[in-house]
Amino acid sequence: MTQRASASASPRLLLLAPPGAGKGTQGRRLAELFGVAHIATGDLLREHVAIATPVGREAKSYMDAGELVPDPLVLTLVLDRIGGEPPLDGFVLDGFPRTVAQAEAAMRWAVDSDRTFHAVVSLEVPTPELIRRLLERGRASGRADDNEVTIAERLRVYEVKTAPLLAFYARRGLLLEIDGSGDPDLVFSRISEALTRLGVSS
Ligand code: B4P
Repeated sequence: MTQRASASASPRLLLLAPPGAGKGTQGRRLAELFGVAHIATGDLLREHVAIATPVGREAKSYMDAGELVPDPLVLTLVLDRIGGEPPLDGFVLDGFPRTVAQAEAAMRWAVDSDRTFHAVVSLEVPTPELIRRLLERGRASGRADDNEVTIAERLRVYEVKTAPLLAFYARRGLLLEIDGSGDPDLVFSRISEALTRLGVSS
């Protein structure tokens, strides 16, 4: 079953990749290229944690442990951001969905609001390189969940809860598998070329 939307001036893209694969890095660039919103659930959650909102207070313990924040909380955050009258036309969703329940809710939203997705970009990077990048970021930024123990748990959670979404989107004809290793500029050109082949270009 193919649920890809036809090419549009404001693409709706999802980024699906393990921690450290470059979702944030490439998500920001894609949003800039297409002039659409970059919505990163990790960033939204960290903003809530930083100012200790009720959402942030609930999310913090899950994030510190490398676990996923409960689906209802994440869904409310994302749907508030892309919903509205009218719903957002174009966006890059970075780090969402991360569970089958989130993917099903996102698909229902897309159909109901006539905003079906153009593509799901998956970034593939060998695990040792993921760990190296995250440890390096942890050293440079002090980000609380970029430590050895939490990284191992985030990678485990990704395999169990998020990796099954690759098949979910492949079945719907939406998945673009991209080699995420090498320089960020090179990865970005791989993604842009794959999107252009699909008819999604700026
Ligand atoms: P995220 O903020 O999404 O954390 P992440 O998976 O580590 O990805 P991030 O985008 O930060 O890193 P990236 O790969 O770009 O989530 C954090 C937590 O929030 C989750 O553990 C979870 O608790 C919660 N959460 C978020 N979304 C959720 C959801 N939908 N449901 C439930 N819970 C949710 O980059 C990593 C590093 O690699 C960077 O330093 C970058 O500079 C570097 N890098 C990138 N590309 C590179 C390249 N090509 N070469 C070398 N280095 C590169």
